[in-house]
Amino acid sequence: MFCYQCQETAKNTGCIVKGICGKTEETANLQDLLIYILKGISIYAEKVKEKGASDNKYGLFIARALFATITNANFDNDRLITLIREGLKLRDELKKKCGGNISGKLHDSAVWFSDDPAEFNKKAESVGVLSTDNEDVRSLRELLMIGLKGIAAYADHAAILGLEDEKIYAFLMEALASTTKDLTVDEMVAIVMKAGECAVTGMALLDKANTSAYGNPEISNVNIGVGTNPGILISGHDLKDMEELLEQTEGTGVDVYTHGEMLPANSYPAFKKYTHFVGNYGNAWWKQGEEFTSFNGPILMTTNCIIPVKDSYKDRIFTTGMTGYPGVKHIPDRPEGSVKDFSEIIELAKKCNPPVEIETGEIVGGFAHNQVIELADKVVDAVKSGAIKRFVVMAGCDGRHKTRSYYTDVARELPKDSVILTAGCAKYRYNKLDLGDICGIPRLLDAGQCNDSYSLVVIALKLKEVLGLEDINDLPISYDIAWYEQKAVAVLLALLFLGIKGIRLGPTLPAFVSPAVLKILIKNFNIKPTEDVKTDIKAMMEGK
Ligand code: SF4
Ligand code: SF3
Repeated sequence: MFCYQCQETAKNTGCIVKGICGKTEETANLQDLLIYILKGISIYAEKVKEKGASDNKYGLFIARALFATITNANFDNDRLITLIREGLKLRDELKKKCGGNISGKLHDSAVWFSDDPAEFNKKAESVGVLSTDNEDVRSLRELLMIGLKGIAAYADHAAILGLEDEKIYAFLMEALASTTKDLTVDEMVAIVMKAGECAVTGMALLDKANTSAYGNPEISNVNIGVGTNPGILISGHDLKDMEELLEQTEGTGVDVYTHGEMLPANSYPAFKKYTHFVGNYGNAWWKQGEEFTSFNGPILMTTNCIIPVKDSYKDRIFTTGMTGYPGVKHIPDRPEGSVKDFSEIIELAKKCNPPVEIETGEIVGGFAHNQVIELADKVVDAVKSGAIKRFVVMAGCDGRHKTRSYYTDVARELPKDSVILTAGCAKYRYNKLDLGDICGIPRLLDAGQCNDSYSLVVIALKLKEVLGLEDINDLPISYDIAWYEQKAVAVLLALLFLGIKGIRLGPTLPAFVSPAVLKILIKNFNIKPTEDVKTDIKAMMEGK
């Protein structure tokens, strides 16, 4: 196996024996084979489209399958094999539609499963990341692939809520197909930038899907303590699952709590109305081992990040959507026109003890674009009067590495006339600190999930307009982004596409960026690695 798609990759070069995330060699190889099939589908789909026919079912399948390969999403080989089989069917369907006579190594070689692990591994190796010899070509192809995975996840979420955009699907296919072609560096860079544009479109689509279904997030105090009833803990990013779980648990005597990236659900009007929605339990994904144990009740994982399941809760954790874990019960997709059936989880919850309290108090959320723009006058006054000197965007992911205390220290030590804008699970490094406010504006504004980084872009563009600035880089905003998995890469590409320069990226630079590609990123965007806390704060406050 070879995988270097996340920030915790072994030795910051690549996982080659087993994933640090727990992914086995077989799972990694199945994911490589699945991506290979997606490339085949894309090549045929492009040809079929040339003939004037297109169908969203191919694009949606690609989005869902890519989502299944995101870090900490799906460790279940059986489900990956099912996806590969479905993919082969779709590929053959398209092949038939275009006459079936496209030549090339991707099409002519049959993809198969062998009972012989050596054969199987050889097959996966021949199509995996390292099958591209040239380090820089590989780097650009993988930067694209990894960004595509993030875009795909957001497209799937939007589709679940009924919004699809043919252009996103077309781009996923164009980009996947491009990785099989001999392109120049400039052509590859151009398509990576197009991925940034597509990431903006995808996040905007998901924002529209979320807010039209559940209302605009509003400033909310979120309880982090516990009640006395048994509870269900829901994690991940899928708000449709949140909706259906809240509906089905109402009046059952079972409470609902969020974990990790589901925290922002506490700020949506459609969810806040439920009295049995108690608040948020725990922290970011990597703390789930201990926090799921002390929660006592069932846990529903709607998307990434699920980590290797501990015995202490293996009988009460469930996956759904594109997540999967061997031996863990999977709640099937909703039948057309109907809802998912969470009754088994609810019945189990009734037999469980209430959660053990691990924290008390409240955190404040709900600062998505609509809410912040309502405060625009106040914010602009504070900027003009000099009460707010700088905004620091600290969106992204959290992770296990000790060095991530950097983000806690930055938040704590930033001067009191600065405001932090955040989104994604990176916030758990500082969202329980008492950072105070500036003229009634909290110094930490949490826009929501990682996809709600879109809100931060809308806020920045609004500020640019109100302050009458020419260039987005003239705003008093610095970017100190924490990345872990592929959605954060999609967000990063979106920021680059919008022309944002001087982004700090940490806690380490991606292993999939080769020295030559890094040079391109530095030259075009002045991307830089995080340094020590004091140096970075000083530079950011000076606008550097
Ligand atoms: Fe390694 Fe990350 Fe890939 Fe898991 S997802 S195998 S930790 S690089
Ligand atoms: Fe976190 Fe997994 Fe990325 Fe949506 S839950 S931000 S890491």
